[in-house]
Amino acid sequence: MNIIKKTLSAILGFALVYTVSGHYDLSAKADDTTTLVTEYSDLWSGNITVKAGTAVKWYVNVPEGTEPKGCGATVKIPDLGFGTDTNNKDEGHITLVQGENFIYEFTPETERDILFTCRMGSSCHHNYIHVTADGTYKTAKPSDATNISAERNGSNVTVSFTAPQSPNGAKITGYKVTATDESGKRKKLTINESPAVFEGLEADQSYTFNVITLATSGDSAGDNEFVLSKAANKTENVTTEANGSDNAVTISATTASSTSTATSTTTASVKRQRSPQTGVADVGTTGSVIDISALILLFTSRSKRKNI
Ligand SMILES: [Cu+2]
Repeated sequence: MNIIKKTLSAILGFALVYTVSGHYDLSAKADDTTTLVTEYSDLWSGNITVKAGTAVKWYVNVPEGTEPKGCGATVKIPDLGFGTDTNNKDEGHITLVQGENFIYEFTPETERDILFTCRMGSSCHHNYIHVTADGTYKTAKPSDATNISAERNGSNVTVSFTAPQSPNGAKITGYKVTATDESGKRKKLTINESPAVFEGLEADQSYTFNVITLATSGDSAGDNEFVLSKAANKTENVTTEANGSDNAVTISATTASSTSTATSTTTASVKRQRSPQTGVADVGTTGSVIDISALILLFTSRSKRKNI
C-alpha cells in the first residue's frame, strides 16, 4: 500500500501535510484531488473535515508499534454506500493494518456529515467526515443529558433523562446509556430518545447510569451520573396496603435525594419475621399496626426533609 501510495503521489503530485497534534492541512493540487490522512488514534473521535467539491482519497494511518485490533480497526462508510449501517460481517469493510490504509475515494459535492462506522455499524464505533464550504469544522460537541433518573420494575430498569439542545449546525443522533454495577461490569444501550430500558439487572446490585449524547459533531462527555440503590434497600416514602392476608403487606418504597431515586415494590411477610430490607423487625400480630404506622411517620418526615 505504501509503495502504491508513493507512486500515486509522485504521478499525481498529491501534497499532504499533517502534524502530530492531529490537525490536518489538506492541500489540493492542480488535479483537485486531496489526500486525507486520519491518524488511527483520531479515527473515532477526531475532527475529520474536507472541502465540498474536492475529490478526496481517504487514508487511515496506523503508526508503528500500534496493533490495530477489534471492531475499532475496521471501517466502512454507510453514508457513501460502502457497507450499510448494520452489524453485517459479510459486507465490505476495510480491516486496518499497520501503515497507511487506503479507505475510499469520493467527491463530496454538498456540505454534510458523512457517517462512517466500524463493521458493527453506528451503534458501535462511528464518526463523521464533515464536508464544509471552506474545509474547516468548528461546530461544538453536544451537551450531556440532564435529570437522569432510573426506576426498577422487577429486573428491568427504566432510565429517563432530559435531552440537551442540538449544537448549532449539528444533529443529535442518539444516546449511549451505560449501566455499571458495583463490580464495574457494564451494560450499554444505544437509543434514539429517553427512556432506555435495561433488562435483566440484578436486584441486589446498585447501578451507576451515565448518558453520552451522540451527535454529528461528536459525543458529549457523559459526566452526569445517577446512582440507583439496591432494590428496596433505602426507603423514605412507605405506603402499605392490605392484600388479603394477615401476614403480608405490600410495601412500595421510594428513595429520593439529590443524586438518587429508586422505586421498588416488595411483598414481605411481616409476622415474626425480620426484614433486613426494610428494618421492620419481629413485628407481631398485635404490634404490626403501630409499628408500621411509626414507620410511615418516620419515613414521611425524612422525605419532607429530603424532597426537592
Ligand atoms: Cu466497533
